[in-house]
Amino acid sequence: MVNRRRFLTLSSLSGLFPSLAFTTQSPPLSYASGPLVVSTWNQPKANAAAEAVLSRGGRALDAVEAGARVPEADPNDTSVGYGGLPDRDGRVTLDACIMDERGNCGSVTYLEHIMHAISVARAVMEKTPHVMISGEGALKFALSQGFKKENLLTKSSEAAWREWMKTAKYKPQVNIERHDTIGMLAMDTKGDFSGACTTSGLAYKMNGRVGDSPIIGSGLFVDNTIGAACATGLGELVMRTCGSFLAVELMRQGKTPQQACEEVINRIVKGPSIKDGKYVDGQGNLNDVQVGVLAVNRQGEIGAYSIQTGFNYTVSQNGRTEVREAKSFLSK
Ligand code: SD4
Repeated sequence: MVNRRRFLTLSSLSGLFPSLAFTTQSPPLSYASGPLVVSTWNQPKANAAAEAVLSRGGRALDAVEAGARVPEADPNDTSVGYGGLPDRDGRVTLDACIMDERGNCGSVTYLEHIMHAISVARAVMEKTPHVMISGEGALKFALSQGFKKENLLTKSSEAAWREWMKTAKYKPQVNIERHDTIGMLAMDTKGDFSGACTTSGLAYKMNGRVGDSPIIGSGLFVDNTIGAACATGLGELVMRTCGSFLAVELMRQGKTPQQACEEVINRIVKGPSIKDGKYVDGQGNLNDVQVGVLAVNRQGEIGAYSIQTGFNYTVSQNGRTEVREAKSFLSK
């Protein structure tokens, strides 16, 4: 995983992008300067797929779906779709959600055997009276919509699980190198926003565990009048603060996306379940954890912040793509 990312240091970035936003070298990001795509982690291929839709004048909704499908199909991305690391029972269970500029949304949780969970979430949004469908029902629905049933456990993810099984020691610790859940936000040529979030969740989670990624308001939130936000990292912490909804609400109150993301992380780290920057789990264990939040407002300003160093995100506009390192609450 780590070799899929281009880690840029803050110092190398600071000269180029003084406030983690385009400044003098580039026009300010706004819908007037063209469509925009941002996504969690190092996702240039996903952004390229989304940008291709936007550059044809397509909808942000189509763009984020196209973008999210890229890591879902990538067997080397062990946090999303095909090749995602399984739960402790060896089952690959997917969580995903999608939201458009009108506040329409769809979600699937605990979906097995279907590679493109994001497209199933979109089908829930567009073809059912519901927002969220889970487990067997989600699989049944997907099959009824013509999605193909397949084995999502690759040889290497199975081998990794078997290796883990030798000790089967689960710490709800999120090793930041094991992340690649994609949260993607896009603004199209009309200035409309949509967002998508898709993941296989935490590796070796308990069977049945669902994280923040498919929860509208936690892993993703879009309000076309304000902007959009998404989150990655330990879902248990994101859900407690409704992280993405909170970021959008803070922007509504006048905070910049950067200030909003920082406030969300500050709330998490100041919460009762965090001590000295570590997560105190239900068994009283202290765990190193990571949460990253990414937000964009209608002016096209971008914010990103995380608990630990190492959270990066990918920004694409006008055919230019950059991977940027987020600022973080803890520094090494
Ligand atoms: C989860 N938020 O299931 C997801 C995990 C994640 O990169 O973001 N991984 O809790």
